[in-house]
Order: sequence, then C-alpha cells, then structure tokens
Amino acid sequence: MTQLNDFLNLLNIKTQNPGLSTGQESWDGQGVLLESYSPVNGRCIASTKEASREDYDRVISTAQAAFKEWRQKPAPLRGEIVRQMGERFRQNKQALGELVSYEMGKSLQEGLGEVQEIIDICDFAVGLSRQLYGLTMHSERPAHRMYEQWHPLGVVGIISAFNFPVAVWSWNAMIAWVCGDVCIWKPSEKTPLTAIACQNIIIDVLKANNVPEGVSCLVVGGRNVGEWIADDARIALVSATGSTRMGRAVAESVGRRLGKSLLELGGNNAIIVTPEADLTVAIPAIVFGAVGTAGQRCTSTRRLIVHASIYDEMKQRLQKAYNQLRIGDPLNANNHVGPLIDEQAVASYEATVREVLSQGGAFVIEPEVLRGDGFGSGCYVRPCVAEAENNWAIVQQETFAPILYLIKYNTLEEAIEIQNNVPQGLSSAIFTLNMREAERFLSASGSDCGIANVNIGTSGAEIGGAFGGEKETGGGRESGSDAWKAYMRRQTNTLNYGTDLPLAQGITFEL
Ligand code: UN1
Repeated sequence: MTQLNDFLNLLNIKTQNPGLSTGQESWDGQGVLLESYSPVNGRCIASTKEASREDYDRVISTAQAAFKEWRQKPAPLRGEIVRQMGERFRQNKQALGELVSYEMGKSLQEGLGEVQEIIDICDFAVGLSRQLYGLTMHSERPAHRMYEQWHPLGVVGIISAFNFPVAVWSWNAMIAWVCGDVCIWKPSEKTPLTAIACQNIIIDVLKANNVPEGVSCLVVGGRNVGEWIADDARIALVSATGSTRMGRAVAESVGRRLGKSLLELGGNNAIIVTPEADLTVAIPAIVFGAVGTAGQRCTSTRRLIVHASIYDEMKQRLQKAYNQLRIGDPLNANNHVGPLIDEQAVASYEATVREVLSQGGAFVIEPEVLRGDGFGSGCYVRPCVAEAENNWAIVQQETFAPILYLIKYNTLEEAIEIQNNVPQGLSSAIFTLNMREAERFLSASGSDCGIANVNIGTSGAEIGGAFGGEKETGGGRESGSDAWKAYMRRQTNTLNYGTDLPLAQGITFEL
C-alpha cells in the first residue's frame, strides 16, 4: 500500500473538495457540509459540500447545452474520448483502488477489481462506439426501404450506491457517452470522495479534447438531489442503483412524468448445492459470495440451499472455511473481510441476528460485532451462518451484511422453488456436475433471476454480460451485451424512392 496521503494526493483529494463539477468547472456547493468518514478507522478523510437547488439547476442547464453539441460528434470519436479515459484509469488503478478500499471498506483486492471493471467497460464502450447497430427490414411496399436508427437520448441521471462507488457509475457513463448522451452523477453521500476522484481522473481528458462543458457532471448531495433528478423532465433517463425502497420511489416519480428509468435494486441471491457438486470448487465460491465486500454486494450470496444428504458435511466444511477468515483493515492484503460501511449497517446486522434468533434460527457460525484493537471504528463484524427457513420474513429481505442462511432441500424441484420464492430476482447459482440438473436450473422453469450461473458463485459478474435482475430487483440491465439500447432512442424510418404512393396494409386512397 502506498502511504495514506499518497493516494489522496495522487487523486487530488484535498481537505475540502468541490462537490459540483461540469467537467470544465468545479465549485463548492451551497448546501450542507458533508464529511466522509472511513469505516476502516473511523477517521474523517476529507469533506465536501452538498448541492443546493440552484447548484443543481446550473448543472442541468450546462448539461442540456452540452448535449446539443455532443450528440453531433460521431460515435467513434466519442469512443476515442472514452478510450483516453480508460488509459487514465489504468494509470490510476492502484491509487483509486486504495481510495475505494479506504472510503468504502472493501478489501484492496476488491477495490482494485472495481477499478478494473471501469477499465474493462471503457474498452467495451470503445468497441461499441462502432457497433451501435440498427436493423433493416423489408418493406411490403414496392420501392420502399425500412430501417431503424439509434439516436442519443439526452441527459442521463446516474444515482449510484456506496457499495460499488465507482464501477456502477462507469457502466452507465461510459456506455451513455459513446451513445451520445451527457451524464449527471449523484454518488452515494457515504462515498463522495471516490466520485470526486473519478471526475479528477478524467478532467484532463475532457479539457484536452475540448469536450463540451456539461458532458460529465457531478452533483454531490443527499436524498433531495436524487428526488430532484427523479422528478426532472429535463432528464431523459434515470439510472438508479440501490435499495428496493429507493428504487420504488424513483420509479414512481419518473413514471409520473412518463420518463425512462433503469433500476438495479436489491438481490436475495441463492446457491443450490446438489449431491453431485464438486465441493472443492463450491466452498470458496460460497464463502467469497457471502463474505466478499462484507456481504454488501447486491450479488452477495445470502441463501445456501443444500441437499439433505450433504447438509452436515456442508456445515462442517463451512465452519472450517469461516475459521480461516481474517477480518481487519481491508488495505492489509492479509485480510479477507473489511468493515461494514457505517455503524448504522452494524445496527442492521445486529437487528437481523436478533430476528433470526427470535424465529428459532440457530447459528452454525456465530455472529459478533468486533471491538478492541484495530476495530476502533465500530464497523467490523464477524461473517456468520444461520440455519433458517426460506419463508421467514427476515430471510425474504435483503440485509446488507455477511449473514448466510442455510436451507435444506430434498428434490431439485423443491430447491428451485425455494430459490425463486423471494421478492427479488438478481443472481443465482447451482453447483452440480450433472448436466440434467444444470440445464434444468437454466431452463424456462428454472431460476427466475437475471443472472444464473453453474459452478461459479452469485457475485463477481463480468462487464461483458447484461447486468440486472427481475421482480423487485427492478428489471433494468446495465453494462455489456445490448444494454446500450436503454441509453438510446430507436427510430423507425421508412423511405419511398418510387414514383407512386402505395399504402401499407393494401389500403387504397384515390383522389
Ligand atoms: C453491485 O453490487 O451493485 O457482479 C454490483 C458483481 C460485481 C458488481 C456488483 N461485478 O458482484
């Protein structure tokens, strides 16, 4: 690890940082002071000020003006700008990974992995900038041609969560930019500095290429800023990542004005382990899924559905694996698990533990809030495993903490039913070497999630696929595949190059 001040200096993070930026200009908001505390040691890292309504309106007007110019720039040239941004993130990978780890609390490995997702999506977006394909159709009318084009949408509002403070922004922004949109990013108020650092990283690229002011905007602020974005008819697409409660509020506001939203909300992800699983592959996948990012990924493994015949063996193997976990400073490469984001998250871990016990659940691996040397921030908890029933209200909801529920099954039919029987539908996995079981799980009557894996865990998706889920997860798809279509408007064009005017459906109309 570089010295603490090194990565802050490298990323140009000062004691007080402007929380508003239009890419060319940055300024202090007129709202309240926002101090960012590290869950690693409880220290205040630096501060910024939230946006006032006036600040926000200034940003939106600048973004609207920028869109008029940016949409005219050929997509491959927009891709070239994104390529240069990717280079800047490559150069700053270590420093930004360390800041992510320090401000958010995830292990340095995972902090670096998050920056790698930015680099990967930049590469993907550069290629995509020459592949924004539309279809051509055969017209039923003679001497007519039909085709479709994809045009930029406008201003895209990106509301991101603390748990992936930089990668989720990049999935949206890099794709939106090659599509010809301009972006306004409202990061989580729990992780404003990583967002400011990202804007600092790309600012030279924006300036050197004379990118119109307003293509990349940052608005640090609280819930009110999220509400302004959701209510604002000047924002063509609102892409929001976070809790189901937040997503429902955003969807209602955006829906009222018939705007577009792209939602990536809670998960309640399960792994099914059948008697034919290779447990040497399954165990690390389960443990990484459950304790990675201290259980604060939306793809974290929350439920483990295990066949009765291997249930006791699974318990023993998990106990052995969990005993090896090292919890502590996430910037120390020896540790697997860092802190939760804040004390509020610890309180919710404790409340969930109490609820599991009151339902009659038994902990196979005991929960604990860690105190004492090295745990001074009060945010460190021990990952735990409880025997539970799928239908308990507490199991039906997503708790953003490293708590894994063990559930027993007898038939694959029953396992799939348990897996699907939650309100959320993000990620799922099965461990089996039996192709019939695997294919059954992936079939139309199998997993109902947006992501379904075989012999890998629920978290850690690659950027090349479309990311998102069904039901209360919100239905949106971000990142790879054809997720770009959500950031553009489709236009169907019919062109007559003949000398007559034949009408479709064989209708005659003579004058
Ligand atoms: C999230 O938790 O919001 O699949 C995103 C994963 C990561 C992204 C998670 N690539 O776990």
